[in-house]
Amino acid sequence: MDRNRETSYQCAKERYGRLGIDTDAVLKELKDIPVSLHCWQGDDVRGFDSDSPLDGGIQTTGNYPGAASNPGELFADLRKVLELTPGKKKINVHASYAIFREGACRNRDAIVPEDFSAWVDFAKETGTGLDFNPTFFGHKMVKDGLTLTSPDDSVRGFWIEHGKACVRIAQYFADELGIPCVLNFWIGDGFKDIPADRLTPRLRYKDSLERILAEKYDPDKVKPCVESKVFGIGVESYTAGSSEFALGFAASHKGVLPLMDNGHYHPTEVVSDKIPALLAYFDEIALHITRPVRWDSDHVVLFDDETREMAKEIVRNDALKRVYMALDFFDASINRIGAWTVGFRSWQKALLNAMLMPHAMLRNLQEKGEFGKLMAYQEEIKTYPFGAVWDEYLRRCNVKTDLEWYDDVTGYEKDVLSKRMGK
Ligand code: RNT
Ligand code: ZN
Repeated sequence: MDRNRETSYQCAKERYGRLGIDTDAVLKELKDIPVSLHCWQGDDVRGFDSDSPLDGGIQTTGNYPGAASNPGELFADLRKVLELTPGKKKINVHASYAIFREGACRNRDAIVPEDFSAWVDFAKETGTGLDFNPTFFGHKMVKDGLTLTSPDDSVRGFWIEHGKACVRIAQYFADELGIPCVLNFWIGDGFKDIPADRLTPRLRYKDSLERILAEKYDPDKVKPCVESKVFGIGVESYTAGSSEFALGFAASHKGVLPLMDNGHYHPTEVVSDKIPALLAYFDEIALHITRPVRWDSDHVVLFDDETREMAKEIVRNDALKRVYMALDFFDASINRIGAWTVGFRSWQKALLNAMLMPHAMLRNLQEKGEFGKLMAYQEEIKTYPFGAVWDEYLRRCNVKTDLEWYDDVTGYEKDVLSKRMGK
């Protein structure tokens, strides 16, 4: 079995070598590219700090048993996912996942770094970095679906304080770990039906973000992003943080990055095409990698065409250090550890696939106008022995291959998840 695998890899290496690709160098590079693993797949975006239902226009569907319902369970589940996935990780934490010490329950406008020290311990133990997100949803201070755009000053003020608290926590993460922390602002603010004023809420959003980012932080360590969106459930007619809003804000505020979530556009728009457009203007950008099925459904990421295309745009434009990559999906209808693992492994496959392509040669065909040959080559490369290189990558990362890893998920479900009560 292992001999076969070794032979397959050697054949693949030779074949890719003829395209000018050094597979050993690729595998070495791939395992050091950080990808952010979102903590919220483990508990259907519930968090630990509030019993309010999920709102903000996002929704999880399904009720597969075994969701994590406390920090200990979520950490255990995350550890399992880390074990089943190759590559370097950061953990993406939402503010709603504060872990208060005995007796110290703080509201979102008053959270402090200490409320996240357990996450720092977890990151240190597992050798991961941390990214952070203020949580502008699932809380009783969301009024009429609005937070940073609210006409009610006490509501807007509360959420501005939350944002500032999150800037301080992001700085704490970066200081503790010595790894920059991506701090993503996303709000679900918007209207179900036709608004009478589309501008005022956006001006309030702009002002709120400016107030939040007036909080002191080191721009080399904290990377604030604004994530746009086109619509949400119950917020179909208007979203304050639209694409143009987020891009305009990032373009006009030094150090702020635009964040594109590939579930947040009209169905025939593709983020793969938007990546190089933004790279023409921004030093750094950020992504939420997800899989929208007919709407922003946040299905588990697969190794599908658009996922591959997104990875290609990052790799062939030499932008691996300019694009902060994070996963963002939540499926509650299947085993959550399996969902997390498939999604992470899929993005790793997409990166590997992109790194195994002879981009300079293909680009040259395009430049010379040899479009027929370009099409033929692109199609032929699709059947190169990618799987053998992927298997070798997993072996080098000490991670189980293809059909083996799911046995661990099944075992974990039997031994751990099935014994969880309630949720
Ligand atoms: C919602 C956005 C946002 C959230 C997370 C939980 O549509 O994609 O990024 O999914 O913050
Ligand atoms: Zn997102």
